[in-house]
Amino acid sequence: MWKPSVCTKDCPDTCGLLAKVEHGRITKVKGDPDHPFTRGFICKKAGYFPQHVHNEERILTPLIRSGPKGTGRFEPITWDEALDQVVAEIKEVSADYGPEAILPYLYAGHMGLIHRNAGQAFFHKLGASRLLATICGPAATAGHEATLGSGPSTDLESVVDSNFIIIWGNNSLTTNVHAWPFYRKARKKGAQLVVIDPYRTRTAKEADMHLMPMPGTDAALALGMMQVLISEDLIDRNYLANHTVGFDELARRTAEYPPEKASTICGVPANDIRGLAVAYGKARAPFIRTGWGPARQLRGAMAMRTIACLPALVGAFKKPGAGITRSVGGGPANLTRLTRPDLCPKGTRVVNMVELGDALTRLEAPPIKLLYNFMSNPAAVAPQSALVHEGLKRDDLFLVVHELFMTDTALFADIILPGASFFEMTDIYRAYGHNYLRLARPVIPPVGQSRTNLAIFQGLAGRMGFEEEVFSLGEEELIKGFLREEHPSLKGFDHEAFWQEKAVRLNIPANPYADGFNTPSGKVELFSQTWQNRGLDPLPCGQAWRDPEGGDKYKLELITPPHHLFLNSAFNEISEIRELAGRAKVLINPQNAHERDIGQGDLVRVFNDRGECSLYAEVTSDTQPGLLVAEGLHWPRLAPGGKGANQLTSQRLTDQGETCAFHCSLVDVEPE
Ligand SMILES: Nc1nc2c(c(=O)[nH]1)N[C@H]1C(S)=C(S)[C@@H](COP(=O)(O)OP(=O)(O)OC[C@H]3O[C@@H](n4cnc5c(=O)[nH]c(N)nc54)[C@H](O)[C@@H]3O)O[C@H]1N2
Ligand SMILES: Nc1nc2c(c(=O)[nH]1)N[C@H]1C(S)=C(S)[C@@H](COP(=O)(O)OP(=O)(O)OC[C@H]3O[C@@H](n4cnc5c(=O)[nH]c(N)nc54)[C@H](O)[C@@H]3O)O[C@H]1N2
Ligand SMILES: [Mo]
Repeated sequence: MWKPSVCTKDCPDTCGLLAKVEHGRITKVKGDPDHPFTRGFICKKAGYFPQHVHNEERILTPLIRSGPKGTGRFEPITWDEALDQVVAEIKEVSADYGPEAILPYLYAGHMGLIHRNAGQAFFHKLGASRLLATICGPAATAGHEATLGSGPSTDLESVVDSNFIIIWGNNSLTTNVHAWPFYRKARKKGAQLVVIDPYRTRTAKEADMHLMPMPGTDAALALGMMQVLISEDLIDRNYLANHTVGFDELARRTAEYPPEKASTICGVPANDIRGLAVAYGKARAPFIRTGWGPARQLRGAMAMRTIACLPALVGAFKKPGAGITRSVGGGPANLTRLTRPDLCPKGTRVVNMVELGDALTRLEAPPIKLLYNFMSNPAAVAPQSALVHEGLKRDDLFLVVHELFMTDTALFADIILPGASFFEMTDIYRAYGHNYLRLARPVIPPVGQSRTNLAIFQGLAGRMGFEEEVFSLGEEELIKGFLREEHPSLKGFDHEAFWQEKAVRLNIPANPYADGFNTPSGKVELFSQTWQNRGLDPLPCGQAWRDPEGGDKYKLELITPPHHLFLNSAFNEISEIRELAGRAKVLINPQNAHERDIGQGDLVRVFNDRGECSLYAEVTSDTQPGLLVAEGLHWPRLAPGGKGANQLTSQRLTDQGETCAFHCSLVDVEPE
């Protein structure tokens, strides 16, 4: 029997799935042809979901540590024993150090609104330190918002009417593959596709034109384009006069970045910058899809803000098929009945998840004594792994991990609670790549003794004696509550179809910029008073910022973008996928390889002051001189030396959004 479901991985596409269930097991997963955006096909990874759910290495009972930390020796215990012990530890740590010595650590292993947010009320009520969950998108969001205001951006689906598409720092064929048919449709009608990415990604290989800036230099590139648009009079003066603020100031700033100057910063030949600008300026319907790559830089918000100025210059927001897409989606967002922020004591300490390494090794008053980890694998995904691992290894840290698999993080645990997979729970899914909302009910019962996040937190809350309503609400009850909300995106919402598990369109306009901008001025802010008030440069600035650690010692830039077959660190649990993915590699340009006597396939050591890891060299001109690329994330424990690429990344935060600059590390490399 085929049952409907939703892929709940952290990917813009949030696919409609169909799962074949035979004798209580999922035997096959395919795309749901009725999903209006994902339209019946799935990525390579999702085809392996049966092996994810029924995996021989899936954790099926609660476990307690029975050997030294990190050695992976555990013994099964009962749920009652496990939950009693967790509660005893919580009480002891709270009594001895105060509840702020407890830190929840979670991110996006599961994207459903209920189970992703199921722990918030519990930790608020405890008075635990709060986690600032900024590891991924906030720099990109902050940059777009400074120029265009908050809210959704141009619907990706409208790209079908574009005749000139720029995919800027997004590896769509790997990370947003369901957008591809929409790009293809536009191209069939003659649209040109340009990719801007420091290395030749799968997506870049399919483009009509590929520009390869060095990481962290997009603002210079965009300013160079704007200088050409303005000097060649390819701008929409009428649009600028009516819908933007600060054009004159911007024009003066762009004068500092003629293509020759921009080229010295970003490395893209001046003629290519000029050519791109002219094509963009002359296009009938120019469309930009920004990824998160340009924002994973120390001045990542500035990069995004600068790119976001381009559409206004050419009046794109009034042209059908034109615009700019970052995240779309949104919708009924009031989760407070579930998350209960009111239960959190005022002034409770906030810890940025990017700085976990510091938090576990340096934070005082009080130190973190209990880390409660779920839906995240920080030993693999958080930056500066050496510090993270040092912290996780502390004998005086009690580590609880809810997981489905023995991740690098789970290896350090004191107690492991077996988590249910998304096929085993009811939840509601928004997306950040399309505007459809969908429900999914369990396809099979929980495997082994695994439990959902909500069930686990309700079990803990009951033992703590917490009596608020939230600690006993069921999933469907909560979902009904969300949908009762008066929210513009729910206007005309087809409730009946929703409860039949169909993807239902939210009332979000395809062009959210048609009637103005959610900025303080209501216009596109080429000059941002808000940024000036924060002490930032109010205008786009093209200065490049590099990793400052290690001075001039390290000559090569390193980026660590998504792997085609993993999702962050997820899918490493599937042996077939591990085999397909092969060894953990680093792409290195022939010139840099030659200088260092590195041959094809050699095991090499990539290093900087923060750490080192061993990778296999792929010598290729798919990357440019000066740039190493390590697509990830392989589970460190399966890599040579047990170390992953996040050994090399830093905890430094972006200019706005307090996000991790994952693609901003200086390193060097040598043969092992
Ligand atoms: N297969 C797969 N899919 C995924 C994921 C995965 O790990 N694997 N991760 C998911 C998640 S959590 C997210 S947030 C999204 C991310 O999706 P993307 O936006 O595609 O990923 P990013 O890491 O942000 O990097 C995008 C591209 O930016 C490039 N890049 C790096 N630095 C710069 C720069 O300074 N300027 C420019 N112009 N480009 C730069 C990288 O080379 C990369 O090709 O994908 C989601 N989908
Ligand atoms: N070097 C480098 N590092 C990066 C990035 C990069 O580009 N380069 N990308 C970053 C980005 S964009 C992001 S979003 C973060 C992502 O960081 P994470 O959200 O930590 O990503 P995952 O590696 O997918 O880990 C999620 C874990 O949750 C578990 N899980 C899945 N479902 C459930 C559930 O229902 N309950 C529980 N309890 N657990 C569940 C999975 O088994 C998995 O181990 O990583 C970041 N790290
Ligand atoms: Mo992400």
